[in-house]
Amino acid sequence: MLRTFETNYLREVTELSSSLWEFSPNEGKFQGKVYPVWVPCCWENLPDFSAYRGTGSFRKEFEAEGNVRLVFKGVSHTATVLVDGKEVGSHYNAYTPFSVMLKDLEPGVHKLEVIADNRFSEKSALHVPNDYMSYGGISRGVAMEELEGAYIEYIHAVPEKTEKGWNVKLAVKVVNLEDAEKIVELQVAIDGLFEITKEVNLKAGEEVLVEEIVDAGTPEVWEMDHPVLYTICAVLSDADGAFDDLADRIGFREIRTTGKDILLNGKKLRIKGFCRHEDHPMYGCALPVSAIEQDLQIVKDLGANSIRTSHYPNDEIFLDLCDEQGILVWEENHARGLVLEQMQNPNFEPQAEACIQEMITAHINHPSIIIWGILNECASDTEYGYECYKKQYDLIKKLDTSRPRSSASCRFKTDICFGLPEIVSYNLYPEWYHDTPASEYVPDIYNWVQTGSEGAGKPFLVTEIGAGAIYGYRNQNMCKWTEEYQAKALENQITAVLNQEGCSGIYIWQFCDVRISNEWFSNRPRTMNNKGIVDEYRRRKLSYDVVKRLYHSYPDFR
Ligand code: ADA
Repeated sequence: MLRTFETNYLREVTELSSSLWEFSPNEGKFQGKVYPVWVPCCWENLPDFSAYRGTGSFRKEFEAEGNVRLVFKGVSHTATVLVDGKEVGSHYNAYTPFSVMLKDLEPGVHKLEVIADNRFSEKSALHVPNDYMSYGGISRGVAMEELEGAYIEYIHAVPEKTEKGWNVKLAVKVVNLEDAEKIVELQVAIDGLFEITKEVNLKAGEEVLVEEIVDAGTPEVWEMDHPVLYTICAVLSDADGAFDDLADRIGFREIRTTGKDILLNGKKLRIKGFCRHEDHPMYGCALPVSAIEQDLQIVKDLGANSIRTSHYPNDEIFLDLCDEQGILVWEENHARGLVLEQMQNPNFEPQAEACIQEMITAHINHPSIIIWGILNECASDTEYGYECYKKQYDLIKKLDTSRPRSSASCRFKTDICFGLPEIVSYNLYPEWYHDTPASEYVPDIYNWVQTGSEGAGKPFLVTEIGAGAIYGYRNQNMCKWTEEYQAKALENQITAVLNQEGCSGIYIWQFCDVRISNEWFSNRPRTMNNKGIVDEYRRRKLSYDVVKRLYHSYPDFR
């Protein structure tokens, strides 16, 4: 399953994931051994490969002919794609989708091989030893599409509030696969709201972006407690009739900032959220829908209204579920704690900017996404860092003007980038990494922003705050790592943040305990980040009931 709804009725699409493939490591003592695996799959979940850093081949046969497009929602972390033994594509970064076009494929059965590589090296500026795990494998869905002479690559449909209702800013990308000019008819519609038809002249091999602002009348608004979704369909036709189609979903909601407030449909939002890694002891980062859904049920039980996809774009199925359930999302490009030297890796900027381009191109229609984030805790206190942040914020603005931008900083009173985004965000750990009471530390940082930075007068978010606890470690002495200590620290932290005047909300670090890279941080007990309010098996710690009580006691709007 790649989405929670049908995206094509005309186009022939075959899911290649949700099935058995063959896996073989390409190095190490099991090199060449063949294992049956169910894809999506992280090899770390195979008994012999729990700490395997290397390359591995995933093989599958498929039957097709003509113009065939292979769609990969995520391969961790670098993919090389071969068909019938010939390299046909590659991609860096586990967390964004990519596709490979095979033109005029001979009829018959073909051999697909995906080589995944999870090694660390200078070539990889974003996947580095870190406080989360870079897994190896085909971690998200794979599909095979059999296309005609032209196809619809994407529909971007961004709702805009107007005096009398709503418009939709449309951008539909149409691709001509033939070596001859093609005239096609493009029809785009949302049942009951609008329908437009345009003739599109496609030169040989040309890609065309068909743009239009259409009046969508007065649709039902997407709200957290009433997340109404509309299906938008695009159809390509020629003299012989309709031959390609694509459907997506949108929600009519407005997110904007004014003064120190974040307004969702004109109301002052209070974010009560969690930072969540895509991580599970049974699946690695390849969580099935059932596991994602279980996490969302827990998030809602806790009274939370938002999830921050720390620290990378998430599987689109997660976003589909958030769209359907009215859960707000801060989605960010892939980066965690890269110091200046790491940002100066020549691969850093192109890889970070490619991640933004791919993230927004793929996810722009999701109403649940309310904030685009970048560069978690990178070197935003340096001139070079400032240039990188500016380029990436500018790129987001070029791709999508409908959402505010931000970045989670840990550069406390030295950050020089707060003049760039719409929202100022901080990761703070009073009562964990230092013993300053949260009730003193949060106002101190907030006041510095208002008096000592270019972030003055902007919305202010705490994008990380929390403490560690080892599940099952109970001790009335309440020393650090006990569940009792974490519960007390979170009580103080959440109260300090949500009572802070001018603060628009909080993301607790973090939802669940997660695996970290063995190579990173020896002083993480269990080689895990243990700051979850549930452990990796989603078993509740004492802090669960504290967070639940507090989150339910603060309304979603200020
Ligand atoms: C940072 C970082 C998180 C995590 C956290 C921690 O804020 O953004 O990914 O590493 O610290 O647990 O210390």
